[in-house]
Amino acid sequence: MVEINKIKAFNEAHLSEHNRSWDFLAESLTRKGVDLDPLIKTLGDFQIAIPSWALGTGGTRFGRFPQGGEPSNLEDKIKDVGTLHALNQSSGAISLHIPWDIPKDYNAIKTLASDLGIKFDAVNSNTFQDQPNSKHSYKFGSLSHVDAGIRREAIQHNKEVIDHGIQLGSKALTVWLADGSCFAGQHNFRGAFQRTLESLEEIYDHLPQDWKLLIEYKPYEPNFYSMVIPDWGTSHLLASKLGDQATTLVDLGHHLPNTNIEQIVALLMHLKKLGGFHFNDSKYGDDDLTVGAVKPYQLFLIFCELVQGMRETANPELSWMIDASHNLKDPMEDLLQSVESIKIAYARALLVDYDGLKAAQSKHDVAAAQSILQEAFRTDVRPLVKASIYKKGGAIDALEAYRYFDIRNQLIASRGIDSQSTGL
Ligand code: PSV
Ligand code: MN
Repeated sequence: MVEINKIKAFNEAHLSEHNRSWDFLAESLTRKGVDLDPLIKTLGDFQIAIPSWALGTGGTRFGRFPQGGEPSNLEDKIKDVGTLHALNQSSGAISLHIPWDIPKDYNAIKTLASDLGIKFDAVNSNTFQDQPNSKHSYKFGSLSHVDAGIRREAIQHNKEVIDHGIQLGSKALTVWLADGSCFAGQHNFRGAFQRTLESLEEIYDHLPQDWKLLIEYKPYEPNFYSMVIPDWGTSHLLASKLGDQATTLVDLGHHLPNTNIEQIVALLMHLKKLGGFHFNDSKYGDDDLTVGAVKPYQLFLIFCELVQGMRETANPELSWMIDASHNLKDPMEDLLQSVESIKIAYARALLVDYDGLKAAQSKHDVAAAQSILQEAFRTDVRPLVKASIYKKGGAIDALEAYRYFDIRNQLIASRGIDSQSTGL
């Protein structure tokens, strides 16, 4: 879709404007004593996986309005991630959802991905939908189900997902459970928790030693009275009982409004139990909005905890992924914007004077503590993020390049206006 030469030509046309803003920022950062080269490298190396299910148009139960040219098979999904990665040099991994993305030929898929510089991030199981050939139904739960036969099917599915991931070189399984209840009295809470734990124990035993099990939590939806894993405490409880390879995954949309997510991040890292992230933004719940679209300051505060946690704790390496659904925008455009927002938040968090912050905290200088954070947040780091992407061969402005190359129309021309993607 995008040849390197075309990106070079695009960049040449944008370089002088970029250089002007970069020189201004570089000069002011250098004056503050910031070492620019390691910063550019850290930002350039930072890769955020793209979920296979975010490449098609998302919908709600009220409707779906597809863009056309959606990837209808795994090969096309990988090619779309390859296009994003060619443009932003920051999306070098794809996260597969099984059974939507079962590879027919592992070697061919691996070759395609590696030719595009794409790795396989965590694999995701799906026990929230019934599949065409399944004997049982997950209507009333999966890993927590009262029926041992249905639990067995869900456990077996998760083991198969691990097996697919092993073939592709993934290193983690993400489990998100839709299990829960819609009405008071429907569930025995203790029983549901215990059965979930025991099911997860069997899945955990199937993990290769260098794998992680990432456990998501979500307060509501699709169940509206109780979820079996509603919050980080329950996820952490399960992960602690399972063992070192099990960790909690924070999906930004899986919190009730105003939850202090940055505090959750800090504590989980302190306990060496934060496994990964699903980025999105929200105003009300699991809204699946573009990262940074509504609460960029919250995202920055989360990154401040991540930066400190990565420097000061022994928390394991994290899996980074976008998890969003795009009802209105072209999914590829939305993903490019999300990745850019993540990098902007990360860049700002890397600029915080943490020694100064600690000194202010120990003196109870509340105003200084706030100013230190806001000094970094109010810095326009876009030229820094662009410089890190440009250095890796990406486009200075990925979204503009995507439009300039008319990629959506190229996709429609090659795949058709009716081509539909699997997913939500
Ligand atoms: C659930 O809302 C969720 O965030 C989980 O991450 C799933 O894996 C993903 O959506 C798509 O199924
Ligand atoms: Mn998620």
